[in-house]
Amino acid sequence: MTKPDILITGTYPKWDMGPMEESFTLHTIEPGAPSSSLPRDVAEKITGMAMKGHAHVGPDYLDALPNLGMIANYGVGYDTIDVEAASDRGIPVTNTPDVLSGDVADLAAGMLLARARNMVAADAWVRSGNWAAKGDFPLQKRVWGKRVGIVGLGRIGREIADRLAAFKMEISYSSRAAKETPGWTHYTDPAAMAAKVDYLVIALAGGPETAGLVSSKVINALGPDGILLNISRGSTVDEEALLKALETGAIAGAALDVFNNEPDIDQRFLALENVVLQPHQASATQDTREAMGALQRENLAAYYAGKPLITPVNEAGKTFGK
Ligand code: 8YV
Repeated sequence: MTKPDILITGTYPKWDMGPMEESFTLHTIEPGAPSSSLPRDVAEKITGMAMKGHAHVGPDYLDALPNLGMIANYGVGYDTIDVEAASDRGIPVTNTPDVLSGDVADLAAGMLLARARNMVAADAWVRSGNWAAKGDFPLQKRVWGKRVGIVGLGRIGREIADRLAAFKMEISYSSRAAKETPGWTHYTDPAAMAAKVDYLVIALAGGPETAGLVSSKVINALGPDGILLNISRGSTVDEEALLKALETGAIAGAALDVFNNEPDIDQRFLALENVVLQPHQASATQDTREAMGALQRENLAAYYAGKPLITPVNEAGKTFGK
C-alpha cells in the first residue's frame, strides 16, 4: 500500500520521526516558509499535515496545498492555524489536549513558588558566596493560604487550581460561565478578580478571542503587591502594559513562560529582576512530548483509516468518519 504524503512543519525528535516515516511519506518545509515555496508536484501530493511550532497557517497556506485533507497539530493550542479557513475548506483540525495539562500545571506551580520566594536570585546568593559574606537572603512572599485568581478555567486552568488548592490557597477564577467548583469564587470580569487576589494566573487559550484580554486595567488592578503568571500565550496579555507595570512597580513581579514574538522576546524583560523567565517549556518533558507525538499520529492514522478522529477541534473534525 502506498503511504500517504504528509507535510511536516517544525523539528521532531527521533521517537516521532521513526513511526512517522513508517506510516507516511514525509515532506518537510523550512519553519515559517509559505507552502507556495514547495515544488508544485510535491504540494499537490500532500493530503495531510503534521504541524509543530508556531508558523501561521492561513488561507494562502491552505490554497497552495490543493489536496490537503487534514491538519494534526502538535500542541493543545492551535492559535497559529486559521481554523475558520480550514473549516471553510472542509479540512478537519486536531490538537493534543489533556496529555500535557499535568506538566503545564506543574510548571505553573513551580514558577509561582520560584517568583514568590525569589528562588533564582536565592540560588545566585548561595553560588556567589553572598550567604557566607553578607548573611541571610532577604525575606520573600508567602504562597500558601494566599489568594489566587485563575484567568480561564479550562482543562489546564483546572489542573493549576487543583495544585494550588493543595497549597491551601483561596481560589478564584474568571470565565464566561461559572463551573462546578464548590468553595471557589467565580468572576466574569478579570479586572474585578485581579483587584481581589495576590496572584493572577493566566491559563487562557490563545487566538483572536482572547488577544489582550489581560489588559492594562487587569494588570494594574492586581496592585503593587501582586504577581502575574502567564502560562498561556503571549498574546493574551497586553505586553507593553505588563512591561510598564513591572518597570514602575505597579505590580510586584511576574513569572512568564510565554511571550509575544518568541523566541526573540522584548529585551526589556531581561533587565527586570522581578520576573522569572521560562523558554515556553511548560509541556516540555520527555513523557509529555512522547504522548503529544503519539496523539498527533493517532489522529493522522484515524483520518487515513476513515475513522472518527481522537481529538478534533472543528466541526469538520468532529463529524469526520461518523
Ligand atoms: C508546545 C504549546 O510548546 O501545546 C501547546 O499549545 O504551546 C506547547 O505544548 C508547542 O505546541 C510545541 O510546538
